[in-house]
Amino acid sequence: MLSDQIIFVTGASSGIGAACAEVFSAQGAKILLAARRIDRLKTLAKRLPTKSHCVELDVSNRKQVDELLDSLPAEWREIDVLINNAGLSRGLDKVQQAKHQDWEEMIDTNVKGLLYVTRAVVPGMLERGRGHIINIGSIAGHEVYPGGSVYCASKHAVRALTQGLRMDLLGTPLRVSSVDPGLVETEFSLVRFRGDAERAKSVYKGLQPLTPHDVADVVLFCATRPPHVNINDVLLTPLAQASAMQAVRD
Ligand code: NDP
Ligand code: 8X3
Repeated sequence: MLSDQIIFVTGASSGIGAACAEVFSAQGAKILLAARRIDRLKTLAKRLPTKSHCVELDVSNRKQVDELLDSLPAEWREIDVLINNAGLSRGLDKVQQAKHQDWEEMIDTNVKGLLYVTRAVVPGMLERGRGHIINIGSIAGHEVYPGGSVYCASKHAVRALTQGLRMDLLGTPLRVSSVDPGLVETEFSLVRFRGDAERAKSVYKGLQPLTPHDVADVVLFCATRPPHVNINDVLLTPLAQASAMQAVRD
């Protein structure tokens, strides 16, 4: 079934996006990989067992996103599953102290970038009468934690956009899902703390976090239900995490 499909993964150069590429490719799907770090995508593509195509894309650049489909080779334009994964956090600062640039980066990527890509891809899905949009949200879209107000706001927005898109597409064959993880060990915290590896490591210290593949397996589950089944939202955490603010550590 997946062997006939094209899966478009944004933010495929690392973490959850790279794991989604691997998991879907292992099931026979063709993978369209996008991120800003094209070298990383090419390295990943070499180890995928199925056909893949790499595109250098900044999802927050509307012009780049709008031109994306036309710039693709014809055989890569008919996307079946869009995994809106590209995203990031910057800092853990109080609103009164935070940098405007950090807010702009999070909102431009996590909210506007996701919207631009969705707007570019969905019309073709509607024309073809098939498609699935899977947004990577977060536990931060369900809860707020200190210092996380803008990142959490961006993920609350993703949750609203998932629900709204499902309403907009009601009555069509297109499906819309959201996969919302808690703590996953990726480069996420390294990016949040701008390369401070020690601080990043401490986020996952003393507990067993989710792996990117744990999340990718859930994304795959959503994408492989029968066509009449829509998984709306899956919230998954490590066993050691009960809420955004509560985890047990050794
Ligand atoms: P990583 O930092 O490992 O991966 C983030 C990916 O997003 C990279 O491939 C990066 O690629 C890409 N990306 C960032 N900005 C852009 C952009 N402007 N244009 C295109 N691609 C971009 O983190 P994760 O894998 O953890 O994050 C993936 C998603 O999962 C994010 O949406 C994040 O919010 C979400 N999430 C993460 C959790 C966690 O605990 N790790 C928990 C819940 C949700 P590049 O830099 O090459 O462009
Ligand atoms: C990432 C998970 O809890 O660090 O979305 O915000 S959290």
